[in-house]
Amino acid sequence: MRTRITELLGIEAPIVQGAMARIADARLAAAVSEAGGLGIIACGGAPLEWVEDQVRQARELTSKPLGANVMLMDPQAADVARLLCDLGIDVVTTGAGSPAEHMAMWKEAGIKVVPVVASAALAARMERLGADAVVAEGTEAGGHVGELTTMALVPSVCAAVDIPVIAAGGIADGRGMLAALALGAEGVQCGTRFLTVEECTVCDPWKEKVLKAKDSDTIVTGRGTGHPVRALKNKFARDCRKREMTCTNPDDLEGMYAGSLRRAVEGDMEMGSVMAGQIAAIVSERGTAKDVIDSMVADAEALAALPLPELLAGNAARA
Ligand code: TUI
Repeated sequence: MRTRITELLGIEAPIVQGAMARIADARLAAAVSEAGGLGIIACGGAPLEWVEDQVRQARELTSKPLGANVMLMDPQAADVARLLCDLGIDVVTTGAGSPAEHMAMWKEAGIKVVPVVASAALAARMERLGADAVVAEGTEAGGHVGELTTMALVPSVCAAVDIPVIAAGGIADGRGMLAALALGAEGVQCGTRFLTVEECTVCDPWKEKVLKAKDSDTIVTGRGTGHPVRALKNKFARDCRKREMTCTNPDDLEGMYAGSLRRAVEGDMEMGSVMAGQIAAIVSERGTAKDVIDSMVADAEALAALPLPELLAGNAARA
């Protein structure tokens, strides 16, 4: 499956692993890259020494292309941005803001820059600044989200830019991948689907919650406060929503969110922010990163090879 994304990033399958702050480390990223996708080390909220250590570890596990993500709301984002140049990372993705101030430095260092965007306007701005591709991430995604759905965002971003587009948000299998390609994307980014794989170091109760999730089991907190985050429903998320209805002081709300991802990573499934996307509903297997990539490519290719009447007959037979 060759696209401008596989060419640009030097990978075999057009599948990028979503950066999951405090979760996506060297082990997961290297496994995804080894399997032919692009693994991403999530630098959000991590000390600089951790970033350096993880990039070095991943380099020992794979010689294939490797990416890292800069979370732009992170107070030390500028330091991480510089460090990644020194470490010679192949690809940088960014999230939760505009990476405009770092773009020239990354381009000079020969890094492929792929900002995550939630609107066509930001995608066009990123292209003007020299981005190599963009990830168009719909609100189905887990973690920090925008307003638009993947179904509406992807074709609108594709119309706004000439650089290749990677679709994200709500994609976890070959069907979703093919649908994204039909919308004009040339690659996909998946986070939630990689949460449950063997090489993902997230705690087992989090994996179990994803495996058991139904389509209505995620909720967005913080819409209107500037920090909309999608996570699996639990006591923390319900408390947040209650407080958001009555609270008028944004600082109080900020205090409530602080440390919530760390609590979840440490295993608190009730009072932590257990981030996951809506597509958790169809994630029902663990497997390895390679299983995910191989099956997504094989299923998307098989589906695309079917004449439409056969595809429709298959849908009817499953109903
Ligand atoms: O960044 C993400 N997802 C994330 S970051 C994260 S870490 C975190 N930890 C604790 C609390 C909150 C977050 C968890 N999940 N996705 C990429 C993404 N970026 N989605 C949407 C956007 C986005 C939204 C608005 C990017 C830019 C933007 O506007 C910026 C502008 O200047 O217009």
